[in-house]
Amino acid sequence: MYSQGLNGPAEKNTDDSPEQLAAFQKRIDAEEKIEPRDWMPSGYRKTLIRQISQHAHSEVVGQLPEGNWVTRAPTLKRKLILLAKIQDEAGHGLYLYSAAETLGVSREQMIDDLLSGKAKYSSIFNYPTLTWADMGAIGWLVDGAAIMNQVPLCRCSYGPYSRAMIRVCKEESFHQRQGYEVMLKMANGSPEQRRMAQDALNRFWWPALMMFGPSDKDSIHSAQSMKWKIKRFSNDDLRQKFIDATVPQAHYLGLEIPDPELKFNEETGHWDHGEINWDEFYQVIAGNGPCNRERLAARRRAHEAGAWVREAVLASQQKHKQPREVA
Ligand code: FAQ
Repeated sequence: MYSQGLNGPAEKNTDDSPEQLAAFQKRIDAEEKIEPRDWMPSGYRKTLIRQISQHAHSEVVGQLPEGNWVTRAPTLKRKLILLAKIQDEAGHGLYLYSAAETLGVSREQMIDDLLSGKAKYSSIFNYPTLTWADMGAIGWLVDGAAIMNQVPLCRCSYGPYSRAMIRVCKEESFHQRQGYEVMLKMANGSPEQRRMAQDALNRFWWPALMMFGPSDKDSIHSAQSMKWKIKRFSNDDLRQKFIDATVPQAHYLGLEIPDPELKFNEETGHWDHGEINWDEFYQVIAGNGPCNRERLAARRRAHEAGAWVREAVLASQQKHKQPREVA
């Protein structure tokens, strides 16, 4: 859908001259959108391919923790909602792969990079979903964090990515609400349901904070990405916005955030929080989280199982390219 404006492969720039770079920065500073066939620095193209493809992989791998509960949803209505949400995630992956393709990378290359373990996807999807309350915690916290990060991406300087994000954010907003509603039901349910809700919050709180990426001092890409207006806020700023928005929601549920150092700071007007376990974060993104191997194995199995569909589509395309026999 986003590839329609491309008549040929996107131009690759290896020798960006200072004049070209200055003219490009001027367009960015003037808040112009950069479109697929416009000139862009090779680093800008590379950064976008990295970020958009990682984002697409996250949406696709992100279906797995929730897929685990489709067959065990407590009611038919909950099952329908969960299925619809998971289908949305697949759709987000498709828009994002299409947006990345406008930069000249092929879908096959991106998928190969995911399946070989070379490409990253969000750390959060390497944690297990142990109870039904985890479906609530994912919607509330994971989609909540995703929205906080993605609303500014609607103003990203790259046109196809920013336009894809507008629709994605609308759907994520429904996801967040349905997750919070599950938590509300559980938190006001039986003592056992309430215990499950608290346990889900305990397990997902810190990994949700890690979704925003390393602290600003360790974020290697932030400065340049902000200069290019790909990112509009730093990792720490978005994390703080998320904490400030979510703590009152937890209070409303009557649940406790698992951070003994969490304290409202009257001077700054923000919630101060405890130290994030960055060792855990780096272990997870290096492939050593609780479910990394399981997630990649599931994606590889799905890819192999879908081989016949890809072959059939290609064979059909081939057939229709050949001139028709006159009867
Ligand atoms: N997990 O220099 P920075 C969702 C990597 S969608 C894994 O700060 P950057 C929807 C980073 O790639 C969730 N790796 O990087 C849903 C880089 O490594 P590299 C996905 C991470 O790009 C809900 C290195 O660390 N959202 O949840 C993570 O400027 C429910 C240094 O980091 C997006 O992808 C991480 N958490 O900032 C689906 C949003 N954080 O590439 C299903 C778009 C950092 O050099 C169910 N992405 N790394 O090897 C972004 O906004 C940015 O890429 C950040 C990272 C903010 C994630």
